[in-house]
Amino acid sequence: MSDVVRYEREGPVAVITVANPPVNALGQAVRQGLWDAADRFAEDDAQIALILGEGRLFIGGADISEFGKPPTRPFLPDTCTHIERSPKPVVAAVHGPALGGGCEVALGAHYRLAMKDARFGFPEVKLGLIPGAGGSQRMPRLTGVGPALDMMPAGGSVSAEEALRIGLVDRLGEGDDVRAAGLAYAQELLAAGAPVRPVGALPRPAYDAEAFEAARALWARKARGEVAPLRAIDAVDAATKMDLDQGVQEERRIFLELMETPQRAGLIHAFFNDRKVSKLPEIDGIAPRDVAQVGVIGGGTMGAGIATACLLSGLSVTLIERDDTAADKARQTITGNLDGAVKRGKLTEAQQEATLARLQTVTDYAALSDADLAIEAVFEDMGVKKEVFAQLDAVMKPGAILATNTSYLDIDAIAQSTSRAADVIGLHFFSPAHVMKLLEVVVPDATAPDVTATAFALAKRLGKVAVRAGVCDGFIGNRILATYRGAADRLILDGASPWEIDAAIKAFGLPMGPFEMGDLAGLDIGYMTRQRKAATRDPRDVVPTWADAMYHKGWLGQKTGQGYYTYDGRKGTPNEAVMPLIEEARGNRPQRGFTPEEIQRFYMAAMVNEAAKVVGEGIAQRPLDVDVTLLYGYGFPRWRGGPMHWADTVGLGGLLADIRLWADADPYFWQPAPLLERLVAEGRSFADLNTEAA
Ligand code: T1G
Repeated sequence: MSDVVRYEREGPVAVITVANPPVNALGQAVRQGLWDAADRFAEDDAQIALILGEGRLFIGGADISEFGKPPTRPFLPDTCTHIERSPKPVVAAVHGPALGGGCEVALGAHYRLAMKDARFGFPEVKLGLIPGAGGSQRMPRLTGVGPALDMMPAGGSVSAEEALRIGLVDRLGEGDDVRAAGLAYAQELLAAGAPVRPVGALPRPAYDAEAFEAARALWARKARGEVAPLRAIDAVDAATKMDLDQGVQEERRIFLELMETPQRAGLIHAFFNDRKVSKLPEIDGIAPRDVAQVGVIGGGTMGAGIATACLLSGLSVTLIERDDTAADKARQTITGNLDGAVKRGKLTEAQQEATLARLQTVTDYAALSDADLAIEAVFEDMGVKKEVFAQLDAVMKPGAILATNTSYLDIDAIAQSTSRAADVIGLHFFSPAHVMKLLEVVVPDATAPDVTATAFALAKRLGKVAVRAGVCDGFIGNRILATYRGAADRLILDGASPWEIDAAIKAFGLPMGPFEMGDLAGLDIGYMTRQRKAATRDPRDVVPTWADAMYHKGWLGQKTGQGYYTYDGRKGTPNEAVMPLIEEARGNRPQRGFTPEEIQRFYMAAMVNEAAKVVGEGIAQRPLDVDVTLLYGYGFPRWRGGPMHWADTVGLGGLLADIRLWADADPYFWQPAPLLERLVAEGRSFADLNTEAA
């Protein structure tokens, strides 16, 4: 017997336990172990088999780290069918997640019991795939096509109760001991003479034209360029037309086709990066400080959002504002944020009330004397920030952490202005702070490792994805944004219109183009940033003078109803009145047309080149940190993995050649990143850097 699948007897019951930590992934050894266990059960005088998962879950799915490599036998669909064809009854008892292949193993059994913490789901589309071991064929035979069409294109999952309701499981287990509950159920089935009951032998699910039409229409819109959701619907469709074996073959054909797509590679790259991004040598094994009481200074949009995020994670918050009116307004904003959570069903009204009970909004810094951590989110001015930190330094207890939410100011300077530089760190949230998942943890030179570790622990508690950043103007995300926005401005000056640039960038997969984004955020923000940088701007840099003219005309975008687009409600129409301002800025510069592909290449090359500088300078630890930042903070399409993964797929050599060509005409903007030049010279990729850093 294999050491990842145990076979033992409990009287007439053959107990088959998958023991492959950390998530009982169905790697080759586990598949072989299950196959052999089914064979042994057939020969054994056991009368019923019980499949369990060891540890905190049943089975987390196929082994994702095997994807992209040649598949090895026994293949998972064959293993599930092998279990299903057992001559004696098989029971699966599920606790915790049964996802993807895990759910398919449970469906290969004849009976299913779910403990109260069980979840059943098919997340495969989140990896660019579809269920590939019979799930799209067996689930609808139990539930009908409706629940399968709800779950599979979305990559969703259901609770134990919901699984029982839709017919995915037969019984809910009592207590917390899945083995005991599973054995009791097996004995009960034996006593009742329960027969083998192959799901695959059930009638084909009825074809529901309306359901398929609705699902296809929904996912044609929601998938935004991803192919797997629509293919999942095709697989469920096959279940209504084919017997099991034929349907499993059709499902496998679609699965293997998707396995070869760049989308599968991009999504799996992103999956593993979500976990690697918080694995940093500097905090490995370092215990975070305890955080229960949080102070937030400033109750504007950001401060109220940060306070909301902290409250929603169970922390107590003391919010400081300059006077009672502002403090009350902050409380109203937070209450409004929580109203949204209630409307979205994330909170009950009673929970909202209890959450607000953990908030105090005051004007006296002395209220922070017991806070474990304070986050300032006041006006972006160094003098104002230093004043706030001086007050925090004076009142907060030793060991408390002082954090700033600044989006570009020098946090080293802020830290050095206090008596406790080792306890100062940057926590750069993205607006709306209680919704956006990205959190840049900006680490000044003097910061203590356990302060950084505490920041990452806080991010996890807030349900955010933390990325470590070094101190520079814009850290990782906004610094790279400034560059690819500059590329868009250069395209304008060379002949492209704002609207064709937006269209090309949306076709690439971002939810909005740069000019739509400017209209949404407010064109005054760009104008203020340009003013702030004017004193230090390189004379060779491009200033979008048309954008300054728009600001002076009061064309600020959605908030004034006119910007690059004119707005009737949320719908924007190209604002042709912008063109004379652009033509004036173009002067007698030679003009040319651009294809969408040329726009995308130019824009992406700028993004990758700046990102390579950010990694080369150590502002980002690895290329994967840039990928995670752009995915979670800037709407970069997840199925492309991130700009660095995209660059590896298109080839760093070609990108560098383009950059060098464009540098002839614009040497200031297109200075090749030294890291990019080095990698190309050495024949290495950004992925190689990620591996070396692991
Ligand atoms: N394969 C390989 N490694 C996995 C894995 C998997 N399926 N799931 C998790 N890991 C690693 C993860 O990278 C991390 O590694 C460690 O396990 C702990 O993960 C044929 C084709 C199960 C809910 O998509 O959702 O089945 O960082 O931190 O928070 O139809 O892991 O420790 O080195 O996430 O307790 C479908 C993906 C696969 C589920 C547990 N299944 N995993 O959450 O732990 S495709 C999934 C999860 C498939 C079949 C198809 C979660 C979890 P490291 P973790 P967690």
